[in-house]
Amino acid sequence: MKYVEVNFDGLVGPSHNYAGLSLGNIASKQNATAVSNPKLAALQGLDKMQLLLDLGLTQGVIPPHIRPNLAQLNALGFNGSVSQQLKKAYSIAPTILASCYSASNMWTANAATVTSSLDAKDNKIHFTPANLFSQFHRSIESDDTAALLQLIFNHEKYFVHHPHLPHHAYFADEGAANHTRLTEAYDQTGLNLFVYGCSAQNNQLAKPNKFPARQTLEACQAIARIHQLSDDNTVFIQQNPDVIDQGVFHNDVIAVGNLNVLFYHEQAFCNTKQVLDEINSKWAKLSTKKLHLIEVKNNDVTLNSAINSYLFNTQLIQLNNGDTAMLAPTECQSFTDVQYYLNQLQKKQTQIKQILYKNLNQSMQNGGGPACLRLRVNLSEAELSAVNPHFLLTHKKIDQLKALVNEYYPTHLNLQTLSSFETYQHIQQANQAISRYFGLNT
Ligand code: SUG
Repeated sequence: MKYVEVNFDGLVGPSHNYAGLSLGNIASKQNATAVSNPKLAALQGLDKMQLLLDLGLTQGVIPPHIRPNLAQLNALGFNGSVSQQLKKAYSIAPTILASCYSASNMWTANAATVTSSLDAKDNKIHFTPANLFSQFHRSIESDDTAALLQLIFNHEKYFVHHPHLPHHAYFADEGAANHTRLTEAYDQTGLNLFVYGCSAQNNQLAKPNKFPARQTLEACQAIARIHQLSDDNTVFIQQNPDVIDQGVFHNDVIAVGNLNVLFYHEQAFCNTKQVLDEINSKWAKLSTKKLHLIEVKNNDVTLNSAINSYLFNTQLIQLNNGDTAMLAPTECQSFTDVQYYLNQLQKKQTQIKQILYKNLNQSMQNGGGPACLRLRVNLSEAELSAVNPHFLLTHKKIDQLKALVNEYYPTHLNLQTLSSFETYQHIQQANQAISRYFGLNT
């Protein structure tokens, strides 16, 4: 049976803004006071989805959560009329206001961990929404994400939905951003790489000093168990704590894999040799095909360039002719070492045959590149036909969504404008238009 990998991109929400909320995410900090343009952000995201459709791939979409999250403001003691809630929160705790307004669910790589039915003992696709425990503004995404995933993948025969892991530091989990599946072909069993930043229990393992490790080993192990993966098709890898301290807050900022290609920076992991040995030996049991490990040396691309260009947050996609293409953010063209590396890569006979660039700078300024904006799901023809078609895109739907964004989305937001009732009303109209479009209850 034919299998495809479908990217489900987050539609950027109308409250997209910059507030410096994510500790350890350099771009978020640097742009803390910048003015955002939600309309442009959403159009850039839709352009990326359109490019994949143009390439003949199946493309999905996940709608934004309703923001501001007034229930959360209420729960934190900011009550009264909406106008009063906004004003009180802005004057007493602006960061809480920004958090409740954050459009962060656009980065669907953090929505959940999803594993293939080809890898699970029960032959089902498993979903565990990420608890996003480490950052307050993200931790309030899990329940809405769970509801959306259940709506999109609503068929007991094929899809199993688990609750998020317990909301505790022990099980801090950031979803697919720290999970990579390697396989010889989409219709074959895969090797699931789980990357963690620290262990909650084992103090012998190094930890970052400056910034939080947002994924624990214990969370990775729990997900592998819950998703019924076997030892043979699972590898747990510790991320290098030094790179976390330099701004690599998720593994997908320093490594990306697809099919039989793993593209990573030499400083990405702890005990790299051991990690590669385990990957190679488990791969050998799964496949006779060559596994391509493309390691980028610090001499070729510095860690600083990698973090600022998001070279490793590129999307590796299989084109219909079987070639692999890399979808990179345009920032990669601004760093001399990165650009030189990519030019050389294209000349060499590697698996990556083509590089495509997309401008996603509105999302990039919050630390979200092409790969952050998508959740990958490996689907057989039968599984794909069980996906709720409202969330699978066509060119016509992209045009409709662009029209909706153009009509309803604001073009300038910062924390001060978010505190005004007029802005709230503007964003509410956009929320309602989106909900109507996707047939969601508000
Ligand atoms: O969780 N930025 C997000 C970016 C997520 C990127 N995702 C992946 N790497 N997969 C984060 O740090 C910034 C919000 C702000 O500062 O307003 C933010 O949440």
